[in-house]
Amino acid sequence: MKLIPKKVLIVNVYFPEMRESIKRVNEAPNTSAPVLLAGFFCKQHCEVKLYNEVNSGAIEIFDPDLLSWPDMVVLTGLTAAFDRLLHVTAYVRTANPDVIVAAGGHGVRALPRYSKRFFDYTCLGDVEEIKDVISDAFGPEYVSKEFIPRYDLAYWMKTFGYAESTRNCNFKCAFCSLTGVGMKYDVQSMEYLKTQMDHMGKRTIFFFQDNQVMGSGYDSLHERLMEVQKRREAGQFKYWAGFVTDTFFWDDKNIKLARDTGCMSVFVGVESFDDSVWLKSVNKKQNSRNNQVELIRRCMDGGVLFQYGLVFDPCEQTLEQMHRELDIICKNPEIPPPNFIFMSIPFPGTPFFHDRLSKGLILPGTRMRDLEASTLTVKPLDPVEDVVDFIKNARNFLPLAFHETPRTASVALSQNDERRADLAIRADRVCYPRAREILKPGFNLRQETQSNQYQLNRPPGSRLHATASGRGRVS
Ligand code: B12
Ligand code: SF4
Repeated sequence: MKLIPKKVLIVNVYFPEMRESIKRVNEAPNTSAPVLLAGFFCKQHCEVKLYNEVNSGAIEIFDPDLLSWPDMVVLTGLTAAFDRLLHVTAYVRTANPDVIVAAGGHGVRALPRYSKRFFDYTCLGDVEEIKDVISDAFGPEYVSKEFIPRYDLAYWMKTFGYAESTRNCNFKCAFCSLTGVGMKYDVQSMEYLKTQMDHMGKRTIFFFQDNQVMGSGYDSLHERLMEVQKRREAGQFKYWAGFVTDTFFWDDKNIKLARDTGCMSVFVGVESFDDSVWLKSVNKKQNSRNNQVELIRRCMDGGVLFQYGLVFDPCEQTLEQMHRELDIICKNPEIPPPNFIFMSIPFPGTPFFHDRLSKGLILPGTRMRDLEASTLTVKPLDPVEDVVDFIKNARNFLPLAFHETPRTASVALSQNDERRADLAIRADRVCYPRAREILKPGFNLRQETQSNQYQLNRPPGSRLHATASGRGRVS
């Protein structure tokens, strides 16, 4: 019997914190769930399209015709995008009352019972659950016999190739939505990882889309990094990057392994340099076991860029404390500027949420869409206006002492690693004056007009050699 072809639209919904329908065309990291979900639909019987609102903006504004196209819509999105799940569902149902809507991901996991009112399929499991949905809605013939992640449809992935190699997290920080959901930390099979790598093709940077890449220990990390290394040697990837926790730096062996396999940078949730009491209160004790500055030094000296975020909790920390934290960063030449400064979020279901709720500290009128870390959602110790002012300014926080990137650049240059030096300088667009001071004679910086970033220029006549490890070498 000939099967009727089905049209499937998979949307990563998104609610930008500035509450405007903008396109964040260069956002990184970025979602990979749509690519994996698409991989379970039989290519022969299903035409699949992906739409990512992070890059492409609100679908009803930028591609309204798409709303009436599908037979099935699969939605995924962050907790703060919960409203968008509802909006898009309403739009597609208005355009086509027969459309089937399946939704999953962080938003749905945050409100599992409430979600059931709105979607035909409320999925609380991982991406594989979509197989049951396809089977139930269309029939088992529409499920792909083989899992083929659809990187070919992921128009937002260019330089980066995102893949998940573990799921959830083995820590239980009180403010983290993963703690609220409570699913087990799980290292995925090598087969699953390899399938994703096989289908993503050539990428400059392979990105471990894990909450922390460490896995169940050194052996697990080693196995996965050796796969990356093998593919680097074959020319598929140049570098890799990913998320780690402080525990990663406890053993220099991990840093060395990372460096030797082409790690470009790791992203760490530092949260605070100063407040070990708060870290303990939110069950993030792993971040106060060692001196975090010492860990940064190890990472940078090991040749890996250190990127991190801070979290402030305005109902436990005063503005004075927050400023002190920023002062620590500005005054210490070994601490790089943070990539993000966030306010703690009362994600439903977390110990943090229940604590703040029982103390009456969640601000009235807080909506799901406010749970994006740039909106004040808890009652602060200081006046609300002052804290809001701080949040606004913190978004543009430019540390007064830009020591870190020149330092990395300097270390990199002393190791003849021009690429890493270049990267270090590009990582911080405001470090130019200091970078210039430490550069070797003959090197200079050129400003890229578009991005306002600086790029390292080689001395005239020098040549860039590729080494076996993929690093650059100037002579
Ligand atoms: C890429 C990313 C982003 C991107 C894009 C996210 C997006 N989806 O639009 C950007 C940079 C925009 C972003 C922003 C933020 N993020 Co973010 N982000 C990530 C990151 C690094 C990767 C997400 C990912 O693709 N993972 C891999 C995919 C495969 O997994 P997944 O999406 O989690 O989906 C799994 C399940 O949920 C399920 N699933 C998902 N969808 C569906 C659908 C169906 C139908 C089914 C069956 C299953 C299913 O299957 C997957 C497992 O196989 C994660 C950390 C992580 N490692 O996951 C943090 C993470 C999701 N972000 C987080 C946070 C806190 C934020 C911010 C609030 C600020 C911050 N502190 O970073 C902002 C919010 C901004 C806003 N306005 O909403 C938290 C959780 C947030 C939440 N609960 O909403 C995470 C988990 C990081 C952490 N450990 O704290 N983020
Ligand atoms: S270490 Fe990170 S991902 Fe893990 S529970 Fe803590 S905040 Fe969440």
